[in-house]
Amino acid sequence: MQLTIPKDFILGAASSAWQTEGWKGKKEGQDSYLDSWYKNEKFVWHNGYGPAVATNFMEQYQDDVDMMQKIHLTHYRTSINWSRFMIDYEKGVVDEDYAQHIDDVLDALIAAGVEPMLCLEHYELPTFLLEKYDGWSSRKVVDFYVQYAAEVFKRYHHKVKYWFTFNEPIVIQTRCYLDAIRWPHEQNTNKWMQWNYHKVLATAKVVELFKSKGYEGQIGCVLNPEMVYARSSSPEDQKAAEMYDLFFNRIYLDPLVHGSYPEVFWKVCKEEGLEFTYIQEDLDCIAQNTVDFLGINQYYPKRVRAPRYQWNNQAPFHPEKFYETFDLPGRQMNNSRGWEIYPKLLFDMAMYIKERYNNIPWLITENGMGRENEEQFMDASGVVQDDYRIDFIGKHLSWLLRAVEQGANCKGYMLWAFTDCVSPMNAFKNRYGLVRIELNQERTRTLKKSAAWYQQLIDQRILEIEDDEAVK
Ligand code: BGP
Repeated sequence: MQLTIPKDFILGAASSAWQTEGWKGKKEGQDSYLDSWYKNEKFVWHNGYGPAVATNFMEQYQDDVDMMQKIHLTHYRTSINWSRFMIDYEKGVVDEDYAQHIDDVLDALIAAGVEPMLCLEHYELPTFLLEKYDGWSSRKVVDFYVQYAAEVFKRYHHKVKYWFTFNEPIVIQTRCYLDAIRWPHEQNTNKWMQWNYHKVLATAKVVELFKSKGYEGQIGCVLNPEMVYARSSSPEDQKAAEMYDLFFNRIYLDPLVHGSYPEVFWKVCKEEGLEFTYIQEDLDCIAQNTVDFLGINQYYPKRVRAPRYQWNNQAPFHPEKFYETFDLPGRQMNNSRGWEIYPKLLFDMAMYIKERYNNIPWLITENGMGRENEEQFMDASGVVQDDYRIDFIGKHLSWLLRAVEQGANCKGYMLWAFTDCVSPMNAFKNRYGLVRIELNQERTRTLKKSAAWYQQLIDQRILEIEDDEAVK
């Protein structure tokens, strides 16, 4: 079966600053939360790899850009490393060396015919702000972030037309303060709420700033809403799915797209004694400054059922009070990552956005397949024969294209990732790239089979897909 990819539908690839850059040229006091976590708990990072060298993008970005050009890539998303961009937050001093590096990367991309898309924060919260202000617990950090955004827009607005305030803003505090499974392991649900709220407010304030300056281009946010599937149609399982959706999806989607939190959110906060500090003026700002578009990262479906056990009210509140994760028997798995593979996810997510979020323009900003021990698939010439990745992308993209045919306002598909890169904790265990990175000193790069396949897709704009059950 053949599917035609609309002419203006973006086919790109993504990455982030901290997962590629490495620490070359980093100055004292420029650690991010990820750097500090790595320094504090190196032992939890697979084989000890982490952000220190990463893919050495700081020095080797031109090699990557050359490869993008070689495969005719048209769009590339990455982030600016907030923790490296500023030297002094209180005085608003920029690190001119790092700022020049961003200019150089943007110039190289543009010269190669690759449109840059930039995210202001992909987990790169400066450690200084974490230590001195308790990170996003403080309103002051919202101000620092807006000041940083103003400086970034001023310098690069003529080179970049697609901006994102955050990548997956819910993630750090969920892992650190809600689940307490990551450094600094502090369970504190109200802090989780406060961080979420301040990131929503920070997005609204940055949207306001962007508009007030009249910059050309669009500003959005990359979210990772999870497509929630209830185990059954029973009211109990349905309620579990609704609550999951409320706490992990609507908590960002509603204020960012509709301009307000849903009534049910305030009601549940009251019932559960969840508290965070806000003022009416902020809620007005959120109402007036919704995003132009969304980036949506999608990897796996979330399946839930009603909880089987009574919640212990002495325990700190966790949304798990209302749901239990459900593993569908017989599901297809990516065993390297431990994530279910369910390509129809992209169609369902597209319909969810169409129906519940006014069909706002959006694009898949991440989707892809991390695979362990990829060297086993190398042919004699050293090219990784990653047919499983080609299959994964093809099936997911086919569902997305079907959604577009049915009126979804999806503008594109960006693969995670352009090159193999560092993951939080999993480091280089699971490889995601179209480009393989050897972990030698040179960080040698080679195109995988999927890169040639992606190039053909970009050139011909035809997706050939087996006519199997998954796409019927
Ligand atoms: C997303 C992040 C990316 C990337 C990806 C793959 O949630 O935005 O930064 O890491 O997940 O996941 P992982 O690296 O955990 O395998």
